[in-house]
Amino acid sequence: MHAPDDVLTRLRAIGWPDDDAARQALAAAGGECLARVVAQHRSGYDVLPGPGEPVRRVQPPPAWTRPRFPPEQRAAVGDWVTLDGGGRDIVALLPRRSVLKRAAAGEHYRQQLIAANVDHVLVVVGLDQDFNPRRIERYLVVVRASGAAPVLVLTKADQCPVLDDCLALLEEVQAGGVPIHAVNAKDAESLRVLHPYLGPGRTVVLVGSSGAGKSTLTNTLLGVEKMKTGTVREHDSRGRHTTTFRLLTPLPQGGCIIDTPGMRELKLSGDEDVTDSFEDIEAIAAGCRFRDCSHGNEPGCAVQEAIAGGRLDAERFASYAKLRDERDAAATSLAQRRAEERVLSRALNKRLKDKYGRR
Ligand SMILES: Nc1nc2c(ncn2[C@@H]2O[C@H](COP(=O)(O)OP(=O)(O)OP(=O)(O)O)[C@@H](O)[C@H]2O)c(=O)[nH]1
Ligand SMILES: [Mg+2]
Ligand SMILES: [Zn+2]
Repeated sequence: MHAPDDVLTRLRAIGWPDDDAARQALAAAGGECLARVVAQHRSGYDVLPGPGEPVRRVQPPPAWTRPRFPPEQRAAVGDWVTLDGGGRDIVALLPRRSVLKRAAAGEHYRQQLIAANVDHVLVVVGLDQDFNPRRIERYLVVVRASGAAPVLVLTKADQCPVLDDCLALLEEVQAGGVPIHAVNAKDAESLRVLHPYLGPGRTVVLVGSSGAGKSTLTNTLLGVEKMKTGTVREHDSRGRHTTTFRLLTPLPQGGCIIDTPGMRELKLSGDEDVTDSFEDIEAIAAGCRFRDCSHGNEPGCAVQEAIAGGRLDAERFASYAKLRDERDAAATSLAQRRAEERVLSRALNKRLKDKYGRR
């Protein structure tokens, strides 16, 4: 048996937060059977009971494997779970402090979890042809809905002759309160600026396109080449999708880092609030004649005036409008899916009641 303090130190080293909610959850669960999800495979989950301990392959509760089980209620990388006495099966998922998700690619609306219980989401963007302010805006909208704080990490600063120009294009992002760090992901010294986001009780996840340098950055922070990295194509800086699954790794200084495969597409899940990331446009829109102005062809539209007057970048507005429409469409699909789930769970409850009587 570990003494409770021991348990806490052990758990903090793998990112367990030390706040009231966490203390209550720990008291309720008992530290012995808590573990953190490190990776998810077809044949089960890899979990870590504590730092330096071997990773264990465990099985999910049977309910999670039902096809209709809502994906967001299954464990994701970064989740805390309780294990049964033998330590072989997951019994339950602990409440999350944050969860980063997107709509999965494909025809039918489905949410896909990227990581849970992270404090900061590091949006990793290469200062090569990967650099694209519009895509950065999209990432920030999705990250802001997670409950974790966004941080923009611009890699390959060592190879970028136009750093100041790139930073100038991110003026609104910076004004919106997102920290921006330009680094060389291969150089530990250069990554010191990221240390404030790391340490016991903390977790970061790296997201971005393939080839942006997520695994390079992970290796440099770790001090060992744990993750495989791959070169990018010369003509368009695209990576080769070297990382193929999400993986949580504890850091020597405490806390954890989650490396993820490069994303081809980041679709909004419908839970976002796009205006959060476009406060500059919201401020201008306060001057529109109509409260519900869509900033299209309405008379007295302050946003259109600002674009015409050169005070607002037309491309930034176009990006805002596109994300707003995409969010609204996703929110409609999400509401529909939730309604279907309610009908299904009512039907299931009725069947159980018919079979077993009043429960
Ligand atoms: N010079 C320089 N090269 C970098 C930097 N960051 C990454 N690279 C190079 O960029 C290439 C891609 O890096 P990876 O770390 O594999 O990229 P990734 O984001 O993990 O890519 P996926 O796993 O495919 O999603 C490698 O050749 C790295 O050496 C940097 O800051 N400076
Ligand atoms: Mg990688
Ligand atoms: Zn308007």
